[in-house]
Amino acid sequence: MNKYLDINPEVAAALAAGKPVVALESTIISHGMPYPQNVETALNVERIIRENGAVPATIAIIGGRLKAGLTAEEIEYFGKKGQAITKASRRDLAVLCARGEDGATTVATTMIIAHMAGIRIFATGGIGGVHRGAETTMDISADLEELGHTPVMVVCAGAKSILDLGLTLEYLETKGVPVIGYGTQELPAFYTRQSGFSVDYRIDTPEDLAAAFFAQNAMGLGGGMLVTNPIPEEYSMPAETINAAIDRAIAECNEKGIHGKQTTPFLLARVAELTGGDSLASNIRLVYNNAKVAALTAAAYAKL
Ligand code: PSU
Ligand code: MN
Repeated sequence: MNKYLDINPEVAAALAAGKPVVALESTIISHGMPYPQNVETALNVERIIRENGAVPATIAIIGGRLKAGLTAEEIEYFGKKGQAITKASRRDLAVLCARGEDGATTVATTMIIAHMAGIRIFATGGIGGVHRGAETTMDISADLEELGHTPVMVVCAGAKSILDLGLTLEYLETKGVPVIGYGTQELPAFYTRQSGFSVDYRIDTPEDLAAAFFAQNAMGLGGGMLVTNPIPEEYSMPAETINAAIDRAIAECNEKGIHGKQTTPFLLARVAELTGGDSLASNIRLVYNNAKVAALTAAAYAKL
């Protein structure tokens, strides 16, 4: 086994017994939400996964160790340290591990570590993608490359329109990543159920999600699968409110000259501030919704 990887005993036992396990990321804790809601949400997500028949494995880098499965104390530590923890995407893993440092895993690194541990299904809020203006900045999240080659299913609520959703779909098509709408033919846009863009396939049940991903793995295609699960109607936000906040946050980001790995955390935090906490409440609800679908899908996959 990988000498940098630690699989928590409960997760290791579940994997050895062929029981369902769901991976969770840690950047959403440290950089995606404020303390203490981040810790509360992370612990609730773990509970929801258990209630739906799977074992949760929150993934992070602690003291240079790749961790699949955190304790409640470790989740609290990540939540409290927040943005002071290094946001770790693929290019950060080697140096952080060699130096024995901590890192919060993005979608890309959570997929990598989940795959190392043998976990196939991962639940989160939103993925990184092609940023608006990427035709000049070339700011394209490493999450998309990872979806192109690491065989993990990512259950999310679509992507926020801080990104260029059309270009994000084009990129995923080029990389051969199936984009599935869970119960919908329209790509959800995180806070809203509609985006105006169509997904590749609509799938309506966890069993059918599991069957599609099983086929992809069984034929050795490699690569991930993106499941986009719309935010429940009662928690979705008015499109005008959220789009106005996003446009303003992007303008401020450009004025301040923020770029690189700071862009996404800046935009997420600024949108939350501008919408006075409403967006945080929606964000928390959609993560719970994704955790449930991922757990049911992992349970269905374990039967195949
Ligand atoms: N989008 C969200 N919430 C998040 C993120 C993105 O709606 O928490 C985080 C995830 O960890 C994602 C990362 O993998 O930001 C992408 O960062 P970047 O755009 O720098 O690749
Ligand atoms: Mn980027």
